[in-house]
Amino acid sequence: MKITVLTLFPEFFDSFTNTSIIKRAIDNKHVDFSSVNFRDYTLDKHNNVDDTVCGGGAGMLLTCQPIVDAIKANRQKDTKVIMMTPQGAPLNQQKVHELAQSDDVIVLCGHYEGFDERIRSYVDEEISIGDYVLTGGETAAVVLCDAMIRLHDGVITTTSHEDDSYENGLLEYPQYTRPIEFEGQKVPDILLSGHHENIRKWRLKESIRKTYLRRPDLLDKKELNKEESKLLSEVIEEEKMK
Ligand code: 4H7
Repeated sequence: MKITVLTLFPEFFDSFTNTSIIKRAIDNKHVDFSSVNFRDYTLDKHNNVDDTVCGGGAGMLLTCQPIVDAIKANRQKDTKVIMMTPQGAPLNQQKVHELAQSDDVIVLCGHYEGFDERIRSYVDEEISIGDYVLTGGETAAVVLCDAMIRLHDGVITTTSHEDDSYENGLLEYPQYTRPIEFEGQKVPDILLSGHHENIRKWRLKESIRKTYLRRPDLLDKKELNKEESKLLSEVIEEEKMK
């Protein structure tokens, strides 16, 4: 996968690309990442990329010319152009899977008060990482790129992503490591029993409990099988008793 971020602050991505799993993914050529300054494409004699808002009002907007020329110079036939904005479609794990299918993406990061509306006609997807406002699109772009890159084969070497929160529509079950007891808190006995079927069932139930308590909206969306429905009923009963 090739990712080109168009930004006024290409150095913003240095720590992202030079750290841990993402660094390894780039070194191992699972992903070809570059950040490009769209100011380099301005034809303005003062290198400006912004201008005042037509109709009046405070602040400045990013102008069409530098951004559209940067998109045209960095896109191929099958490139998906993604814009990070507070008005975009909410990002979730399903959307990450969809976007990570693309072999080539451009991620556009805004600043000031945002983009001239006409830039949107050069964009395939407008994405928001959540219902809050950021000073610039770079932090949102890092979130999207991280989520896409980690899905690529070979980037994460564990068995699969299947146990990740959101992959199966449930939050992750509680996990423990040594010591067996820490300041009076014990690892649940069942996890030390070596009984794989009981452990599988316990994890599924605790996944359902965490989702029921924290994100009941996810349970409403999920089709539960017979075993999951039974475990959910048990969880509801147990939580009533507490
Ligand atoms: C596009 C348009 C993404 C990008 C406007 C970006 C939140 C998200 C930005 C703006 C983002 C998200 C510029 C509007 C700064 C607000 C103070 C960059 N914010 N901004 N203004 N939720 N900001 O994904």
